[in-house]
Amino acid sequence: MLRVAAVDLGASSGRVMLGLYDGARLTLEERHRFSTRPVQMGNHLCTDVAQLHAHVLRGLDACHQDSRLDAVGIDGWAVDFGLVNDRGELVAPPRHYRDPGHEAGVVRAGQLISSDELFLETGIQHLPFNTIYQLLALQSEAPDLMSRTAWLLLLPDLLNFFLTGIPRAEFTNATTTQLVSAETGDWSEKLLARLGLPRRMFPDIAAPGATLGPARRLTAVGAPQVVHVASHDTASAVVAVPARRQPCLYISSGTWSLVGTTVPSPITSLPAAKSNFSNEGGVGHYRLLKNVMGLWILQEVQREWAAADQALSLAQLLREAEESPPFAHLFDPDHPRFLHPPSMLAAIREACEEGGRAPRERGEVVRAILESLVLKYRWVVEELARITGYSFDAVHVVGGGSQNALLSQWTADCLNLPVFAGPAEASAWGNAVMQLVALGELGSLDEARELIRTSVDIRVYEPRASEMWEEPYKRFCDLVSDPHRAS
Ligand code: ADP
Ligand code: LRH
Repeated sequence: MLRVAAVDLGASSGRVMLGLYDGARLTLEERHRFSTRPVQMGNHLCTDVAQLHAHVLRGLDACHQDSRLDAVGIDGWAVDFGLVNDRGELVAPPRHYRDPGHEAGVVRAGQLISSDELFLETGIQHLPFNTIYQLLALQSEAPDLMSRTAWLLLLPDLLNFFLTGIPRAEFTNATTTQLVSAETGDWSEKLLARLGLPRRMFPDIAAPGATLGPARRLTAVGAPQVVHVASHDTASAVVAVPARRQPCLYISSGTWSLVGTTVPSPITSLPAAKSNFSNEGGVGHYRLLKNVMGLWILQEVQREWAAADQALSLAQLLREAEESPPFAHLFDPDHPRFLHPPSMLAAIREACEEGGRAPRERGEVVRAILESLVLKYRWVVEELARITGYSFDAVHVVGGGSQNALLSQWTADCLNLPVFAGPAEASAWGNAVMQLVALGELGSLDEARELIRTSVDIRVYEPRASEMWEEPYKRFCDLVSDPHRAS
């Protein structure tokens, strides 16, 4: 029996899962779960990496129990990083991507390179918090920071560094920095020089499935091998999409909804640029996808209601949504106002008032969120089909959001495609199977996916009453505020 620990840092919760592989079947058991919510420190929203590291160690201990672990792999949310000096210490608290301070970097980048050139070089969509912008903002705020920095390490790479002492970048997550060349798959020297970012602080890039080194003896677990999984959580989730036919259409549904497909190499055509699609690195493929704001919007309104002593279970909220009138309040969930508003309820109200009437009841609010998300999925899927020339006959929904039956059914209805929902812990599954690849137990991504297919339960939602979504979809298209929207 092989034992692997899959550490998955989602944008709302982190988990450490024990993977047990008997040569035929893989099972995953959750051993530790913790919040990954950012903390306000002074003027900035930061990630508490000391806490994350402590949780990783606690989770590894919980996996260890009496038998030793064979390997450990860490994946996590993209773009965020720590800067460490040559003594291996953080030179500043890592900022969180929802910190509004990165905006200054977007302005600075605009002075140095055009967005078209940037997309052509990297194939990555413009998101105002990409590593490139975070770095440029830091550089203008604290010019001495880079001179004190030995290594820039994205969060999973930083935690790997704490475990092993080895500074190394992993390919899938490195691409999300918007500093990797779409042509070579390595740091773009041209771009770094143009932006005045020191090449020396970017570590060598390893491929997912490579071995990093033994963990230092930080816990009772001893020194299992730390391996490079697809360390971008979405890349790990895409590894776990249990589709028989590739390329397929997937939605990685959690805090974010990542809607996309896979392509053999980056598509940096004009339509892809105009629709602001991303070509993120994957395992033997690129992930052509777009970020949709996702269940973050729902999480935030739930938080607001809980703070006002009006907490209801998600199941109850979904029932109220189902009982509310359809298509009464629509908004574009990707408007920047939803990235980190002081009040999500106020932001929704404001957006709906622009197009008509604001929702008042809880059920109306939840219905507005879910319908708007689903309509945005359709918008993205239509763009995706246009850019790739692919036609899709099903959609795979993975991640925590795949457990939301109402959302899955509406996704099927609006896209007029069957939805295959699951696995819910897709990133952890993708993480675990890549460890088996690294250990030589599985030979290919196809084998890894076959193992997942035989190990997880998938629910199917057939489309119903799809015609009902036609008129609202037309209304919704007029609301889409993406500045890069194709004409
Ligand atoms: P992340 O990895 O970004 O932290 P997850 O993939 O864990 O996010 O997804 C979290 C979301 O999944 C929650 O915000 C919630 O909306 C949804 N979710 C989790 N569990 C359930 C459930 N049992 N039923 C419906 N939705 C769920
Ligand atoms: C999802 C995710 C997504 C990124 C965002 C920062 O957790 O990694 O793919 O765009 O977080």
